[in-house]
Amino acid sequence: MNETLTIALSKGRIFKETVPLLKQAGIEPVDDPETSRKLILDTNLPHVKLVIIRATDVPTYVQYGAADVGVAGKDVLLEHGGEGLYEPLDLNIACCKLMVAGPVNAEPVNGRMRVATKYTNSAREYFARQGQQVEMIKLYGSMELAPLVGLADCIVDVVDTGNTLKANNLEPREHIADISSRLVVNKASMKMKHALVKPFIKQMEQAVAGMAK
Ligand code: PRT
Ligand code: MG
Repeated sequence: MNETLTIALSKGRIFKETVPLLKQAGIEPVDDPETSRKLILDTNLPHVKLVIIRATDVPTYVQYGAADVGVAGKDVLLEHGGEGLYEPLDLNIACCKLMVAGPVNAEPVNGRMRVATKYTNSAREYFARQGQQVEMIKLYGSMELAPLVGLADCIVDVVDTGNTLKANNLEPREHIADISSRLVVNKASMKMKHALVKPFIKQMEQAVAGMAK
């Protein structure tokens, strides 16, 4: 078999938490993305490559088949919409919660609440479900700053320990969704590279089950 399996991963917590699972599946990266400048990493298996990209770009690479499979947070997948992707496995890593948060002891807002977030689709849907009209302000990072400088009344962001909220005098208000990272698979690769992709999913499944013990 001379086909390649390309796996899309982002640096940071997703890479760190996926490596032990890949190892269980018999795949070990040759380089460390934190120290290497390479964007395509070799592994111990000649037919398996890793591409290292921004977390929010993982669904796009996999959707278009630039990578056969990838690991992405459910927060990112909800925003992306999941078109062209299968989501066969919850990896149970990089867990956090998508939440509404705002300043401690804030006064109620008169009129439309201003919501700062990079999760505009998920936030819009959430507030629509609540029957609440809001003004959405799209940001690309450091959402916690927005209420502190009067840019927004509240934020929608992922929260893990809650320490970042606390450090900025913010508090969690509403829980939108539990988040973990998922294995995603390109729909064409699932068919055309069945002999590579199917066993990989199976091994990752076993790795996840092993971690849960
Ligand atoms: O950093 P970059 O802009 O490149 O992209 P990214 O922030 O999307 O990537 P990364 O690696 O930070 O996150 C990848 C995925 O990890 C996310 O899509 C989530 O599914 C998941 N994840 C899990 C988290 C967190 N926990 C998390 N705590 N992503 C981000 N955070 C941030 C959060 O936004 C907040 O600023 O950490 C801060 C809060 O942490 P606590 O522990 O203080 O609550
Ligand atoms: Mg980040």
